[in-house]
Amino acid sequence: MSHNRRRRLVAPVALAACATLALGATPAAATGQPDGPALAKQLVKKVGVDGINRHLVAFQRFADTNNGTRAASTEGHKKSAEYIATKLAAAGYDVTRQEFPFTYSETLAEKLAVAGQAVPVIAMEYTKSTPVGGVTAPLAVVPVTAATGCAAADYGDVTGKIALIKRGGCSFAQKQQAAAAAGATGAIVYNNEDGALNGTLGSPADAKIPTGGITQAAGEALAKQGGASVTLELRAFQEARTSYNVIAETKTGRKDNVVMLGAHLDSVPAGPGINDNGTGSATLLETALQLGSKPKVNNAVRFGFWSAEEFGLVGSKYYVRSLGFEQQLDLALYLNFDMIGSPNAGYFAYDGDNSDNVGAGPGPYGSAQIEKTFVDYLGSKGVQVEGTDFTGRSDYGEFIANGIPAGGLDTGAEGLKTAAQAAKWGGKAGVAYDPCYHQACDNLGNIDRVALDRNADGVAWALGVYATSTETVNGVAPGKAVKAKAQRAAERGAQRHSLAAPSGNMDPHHTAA
Ligand code: DTR
Ligand code: ZN
Ligand code: ZN
Repeated sequence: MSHNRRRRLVAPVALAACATLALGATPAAATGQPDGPALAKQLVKKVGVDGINRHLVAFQRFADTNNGTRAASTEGHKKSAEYIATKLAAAGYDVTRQEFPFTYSETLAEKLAVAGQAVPVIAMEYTKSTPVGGVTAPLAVVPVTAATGCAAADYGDVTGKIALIKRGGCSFAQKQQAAAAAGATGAIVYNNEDGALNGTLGSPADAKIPTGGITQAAGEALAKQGGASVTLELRAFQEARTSYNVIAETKTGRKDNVVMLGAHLDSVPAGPGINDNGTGSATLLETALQLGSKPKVNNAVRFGFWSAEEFGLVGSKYYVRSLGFEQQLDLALYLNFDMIGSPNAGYFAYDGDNSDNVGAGPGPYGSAQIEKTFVDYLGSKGVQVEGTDFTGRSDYGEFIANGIPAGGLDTGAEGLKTAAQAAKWGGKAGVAYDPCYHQACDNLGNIDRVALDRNADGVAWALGVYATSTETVNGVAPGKAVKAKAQRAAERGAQRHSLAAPSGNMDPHHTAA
C-alpha cells in the first residue's frame, strides 16, 4: 500500500472479465494517479513498505551474523541471494544463478596526516598499497586547470613526492597514472564539489600508485601547504574471487519483448548495505512476489539481482555481455533501482532525455519516455522529481551502452541536499542524502521509509505499465509475439556456439572521474 492511502477503486467488471490481455488505460480517477493499466493500479496497492521492510530486516540479520557485510562473495551476500532465489522459486518463477569472476578488494587502512594533523581520506577502489605505517613525503600541489593533473607534463618533477590533484577533466585512474609517470609516490585527489570523494580506479590493472580522495574543503586547505610533510597510508587486500547474479522470470508474457528490472544485491565490504542497495533489492523482491510468476501480462517480466556492482558493475556487465544480440533485442527496456530509501532523501529519476543538460547525454531511444513515466507518476503523488545524470554509475550502464532503453529511480548517495531541495522535499540542507553511504552505519536505522514507500509505488507502477505495453518505448503494441518458437530455439542454439561480444564502447565505473 502506498504511503498516502488512496480511496479503494471498485474493480470494473468488464476489465476483470477480459483481464487475459490486460488492458487499456482507464480514465484517471480521483486518486490523482495518471492514466494507466489495471495491473499498474493493482500492483501499487499490493506492494507495501511493510513487506519490503521485512526483507530489509532479513538482509540486516544476514550481515549481522556474517561479519557485518553482504559484499559480493561473502556469506552475507550468499545468504541474501539464496533468500531471494528460494522465495522466487517457491512462487513459481524460473530462477537462474549466474556465476562470474571478479577482483575482491577491501580497504585495510586509510590515513592521511599533514604536518601532524589528521585529514579524513578514502582509499580509491583498486588503489596500490603503501607499506604499513604509510609513506612520508613532501606535498606537491598540482596547478589547477580544467583538467588538473591529467597529463604527466602538468606535474613538473614530483619524484618522491605526494601529488595533490583537483578532481575533474579525466578519470581518477588517468590522474594517478600521470602522477606516477611524473615520479610521484602517492596521489591525493580532492573533490570539485561538496561531499566526500569515494572513487574507483576502475580495475586493478590501471592502479599505479597509492591514491585516495579527500573533500574539496580539505583539498583547498592543503593546496596552501605545498612542501609540507605528508604521511599517507592506504592499504587494500585484493583477491580473485567469484560471485553470482540471481535472475528470475515470469512464466507468462511474451519472451521477445521482456521488461527487465534490476537492483544490485551486494553491499560494500564496510557495511550491511541496507539502503545501498537493500532498498532496491527488497523492493524488487516484494514486487515480484506480489506480481506472481504467472501474471496476466503481455510482456514477460525478468528481475536481475546483481552482484559485485560495488566492484565496478561487474555482475550486470557480465550478464549483458553474456546475451547475444538477438537476446538483447528481446529486452524491451531495463529499469534500475539503486538506493531508493536514503535517510535524507532526494527524489531522482534517471535523466533519459538529458533535459538537465549536464554530464552524459540522453539514454537510448525510449529512455526519455521511461523517465516521463516515473516523473508523471510521482508528480501525481505530489513529489517533484529531479533528474539524475546518466553517468553509468549503476547497473544500467551496460544496458544503455548496448542501446537498451533504461530508466530508474534513486534517492541520492554522498551528494549534499541543497536548500531548494530541502524546501521542496523536507530533510536537511547541506547534509548528504545518505550520510552513511558505503559505511558500517548503512543499517536499518538508515532508511527513510516514506521515501522508500513512494519509490516502491513508482516501481510497481512502471512495472504494471510496461508489462502491459511498451508501445511508447519501442513501438511494440500488445499482441502476439513476432517470433515463432522454432525460430527462437534455433537462435538460442546458434548463440551457444558463439562467444558473447563485449560491448566495449563505454566503461561505466562507479565514480571513476
Ligand atoms: N552506484 C551507487 C551509488 C550511486 C551514486 N550515484 C548514483 C546515481 C544513480 C544510481 C546510483 C548512484 C552505489 O552503488 O554506490
Ligand atoms: Zn554503493
Ligand atoms: Zn548501489
